[in-house]
Amino acid sequence: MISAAPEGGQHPVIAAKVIHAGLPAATPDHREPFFCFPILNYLSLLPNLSYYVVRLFPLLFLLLLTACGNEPPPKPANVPALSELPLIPLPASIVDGEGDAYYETYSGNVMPSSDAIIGDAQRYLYSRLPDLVLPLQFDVRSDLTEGAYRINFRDGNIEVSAGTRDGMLNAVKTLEQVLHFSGADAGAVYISEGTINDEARFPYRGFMLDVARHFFEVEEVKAVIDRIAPYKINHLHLHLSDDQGWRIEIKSWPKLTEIGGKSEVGGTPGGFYTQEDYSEIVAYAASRGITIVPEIDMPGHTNAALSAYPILNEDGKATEPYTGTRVGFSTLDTDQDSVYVFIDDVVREIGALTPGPYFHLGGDESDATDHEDYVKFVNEVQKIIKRNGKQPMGWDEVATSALEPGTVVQLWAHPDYALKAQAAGNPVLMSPATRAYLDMQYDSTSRIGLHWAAYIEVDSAYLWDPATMAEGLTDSDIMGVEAPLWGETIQNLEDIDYLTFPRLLALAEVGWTPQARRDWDDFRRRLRAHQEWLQEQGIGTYDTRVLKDGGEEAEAPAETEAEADDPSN
Ligand code: TNX
Repeated sequence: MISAAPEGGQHPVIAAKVIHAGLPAATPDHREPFFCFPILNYLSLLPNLSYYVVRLFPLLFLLLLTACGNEPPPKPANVPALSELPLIPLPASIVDGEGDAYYETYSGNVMPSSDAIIGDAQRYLYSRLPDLVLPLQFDVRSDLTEGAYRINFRDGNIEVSAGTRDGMLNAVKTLEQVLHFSGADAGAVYISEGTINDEARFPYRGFMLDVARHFFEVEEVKAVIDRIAPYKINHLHLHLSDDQGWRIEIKSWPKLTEIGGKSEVGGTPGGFYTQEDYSEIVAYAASRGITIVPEIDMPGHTNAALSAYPILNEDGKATEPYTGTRVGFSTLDTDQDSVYVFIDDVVREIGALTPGPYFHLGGDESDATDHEDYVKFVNEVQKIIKRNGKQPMGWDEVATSALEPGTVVQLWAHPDYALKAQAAGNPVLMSPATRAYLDMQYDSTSRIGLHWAAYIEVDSAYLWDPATMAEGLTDSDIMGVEAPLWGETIQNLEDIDYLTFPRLLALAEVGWTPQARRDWDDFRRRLRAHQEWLQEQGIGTYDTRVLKDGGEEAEAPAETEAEADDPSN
């Protein structure tokens, strides 16, 4: 049975859960059939039962309950085949079976598995669909690696298989869409038979939120996490500092937030996360399969820090707070030892709160830093990050330095820097501004957003292949795709929704689905259903022209005009 008790959920079988946790795993590959958690946990007290017997129990109980329960509601005229469901991102493989099955929902108490691979996925699914507890069987299979998963709908059973926690989370994210688009939340849970076999094209699918230009509260960041997780976005990159604001408490340098946290673009009050706030975001994201990537942008984009600590400045004087939107005017003093002490403190404190492997050093648009100083600085900061146990990431200009092994180069404007990364054997993260920047306007009528790189309608966000962004790159050089939402023009969740949805769905599919499976017309069909679903959830998605009558004729050009003459190229 799906699900998990809500946090702190009470149930008499809680003791059984503890006993279960103490049992040796049957084999490295194990399965947890459950109709509801009490049965699951009862079964787990009998470790010597053969697999087949174990498997029969839930079926028997299912039959029993079905017999005692209400008659199934009448079957809808058309139960869509799995391959007809509007799943986004499209799975790598969907094989339709024959026929369909009715699933009874269970309304009693349920308990999550104590197995971390399974339990977190059950908890996630329950948080999304608390009223839809179905007979599910979770199998842990070591042949399904990384985020891969399989869902089998057969013989009236739903078998969810994965080898990792991420894989299981991916599985239930797909399952939620299968249930929703099969009409399950309306009560009649008929689902077609068949098999979904899926894994990501790229391991990293990211969304970046700039909380420096305008600050967003913890609750707003959580709302963003809730919105992006269903699309299998598995990294949330937080741009935590810039000229206009410093957004995370650093205990050893308190003025960063006391002074640098006060401002934001436009002169409205800023804000910052205490370390506890940040940890709360990290944990909230983790429970939804999302790793936080913290960024402290340097040596440029540092006016907020320079306004708080004169010692970081070349002339030893504090700068004025900045609330405009220019870039490229600030720099840390790259010659000073105390600057590197400062960076070490910042990386150590943030790193200690960050379970994920990455620390992003920014490194973009450092126009006020002498190039030689920039190279020396980026070389040193990569070492500091590594000494603190993290893997450095940087915007593509960092490739002009000596890349440390493993440093991730995030392409935003310079394909040649991605090629430098490839030559050095470093991973590339794809965020081309002309395709992936969510702060770009859809068209000239968009109420917010910028357009220095391009206007990006949904078709333009969809119709590109990360492997062709820099000539000679192949999938194995590319770690993934990230969609950055810069914050100059966004002030609230409504603004975030407007620029992010539905474009992010296009980018989520670019990062997940094999290129050969991607098809614009089919995506548009599926997007239509998601647009409606987003609206039902109260997400203020943009009313894109590509879903309007005649929108299908508006093919995206192979290359945007801005791509052809991008000043940053
Ligand atoms: C460029 S892209 C920036 C940001 C701006 C953004 C606005 C990059 C690495 N730097 O500082 O916010 O353009 O689109």
